[in-house]
Amino acid sequence: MKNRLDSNNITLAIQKKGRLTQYSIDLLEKAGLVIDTDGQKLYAKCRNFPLDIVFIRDEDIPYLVETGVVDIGIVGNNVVVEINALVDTRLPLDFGYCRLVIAVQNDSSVSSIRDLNNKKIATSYPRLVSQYLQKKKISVEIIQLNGSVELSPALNIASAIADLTSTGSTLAISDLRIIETLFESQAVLISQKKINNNKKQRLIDNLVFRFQAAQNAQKYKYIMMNAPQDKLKQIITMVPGLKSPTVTPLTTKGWVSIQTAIQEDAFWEKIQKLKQIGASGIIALPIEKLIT
Ligand code: PRT
Repeated sequence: MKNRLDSNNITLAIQKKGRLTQYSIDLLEKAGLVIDTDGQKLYAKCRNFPLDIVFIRDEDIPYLVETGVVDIGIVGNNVVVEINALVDTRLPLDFGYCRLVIAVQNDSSVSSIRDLNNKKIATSYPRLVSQYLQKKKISVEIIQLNGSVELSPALNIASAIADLTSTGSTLAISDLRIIETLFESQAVLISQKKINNNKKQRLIDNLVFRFQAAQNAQKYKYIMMNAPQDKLKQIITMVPGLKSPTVTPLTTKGWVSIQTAIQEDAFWEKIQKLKQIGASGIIALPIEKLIT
């Protein structure tokens, strides 16, 4: 693989086809990287950064990063931990959220993991499951399956399953209920533990910085509003911005214009309160990059 790649560039592995693929490409674009890809999604080159991209199966990415075949990878943290990969986790990426849960059939007499002692549990995550249950001093027989884990109780393969879930609909359709959450996961950026090449290390740090700026930008909106001057103190307490808002006097006496950043998750709640206080002409804009 290395032969087809530029050795002066850093190489990033992302999932070839699956839940993380589009999010990973979107993240690169939000970080300002322009990607030229082949039609088959095997290799891609970045036009404005010394970066090559290879498209790989999710479960193979940690090994390729650990062994230095690629320099960095975007992968579910569940895979990194299950494989026990010796890599550095550089950044949680705020997508690919899921949790590894133990579930049993709705009509099962099992109500907690204690009831699973000496029973069988089917999973694609044997390491995570056995470590968790050992800590709780529960002894189970693990049946390792690579897919369709949710069918195992109905097929009498196991009394319970441990599988990833995000919306919960697969469990519901399979008549299963959750009795325990073992692990919360999201996609992460990983890098090789020891990078002996200073230039590559700098490029990786630079990329992490860009990803962080793109992530921060998504968490905030930029707002501009007009408000009565006597409400300024109250407004600043409510929307302090990154340090403090920019305040400019308006030609209308007793009024000011305020510019500030506001956290996306509190956006509507705060906008409503600002209106109640007397703010008007409120304009909200997306932020493209945010360097804090
Ligand atoms: O690339 P490769 O083919 O090797 O990997 P893969 O088959 O595991 O790919 P994919 O795309 O299914 O998963 C890639 C990564 O996405 C996982 O390693 C997780 O980090 C993350 N992720 C997030 C999930 C889910 N959500 C998820 N819901 N991975 C799998 N699922 C499966 C789960 O196993 C179950 O079958 O989706 C089903 C349940 O989903 P809900 O929405 O019905 O609860």
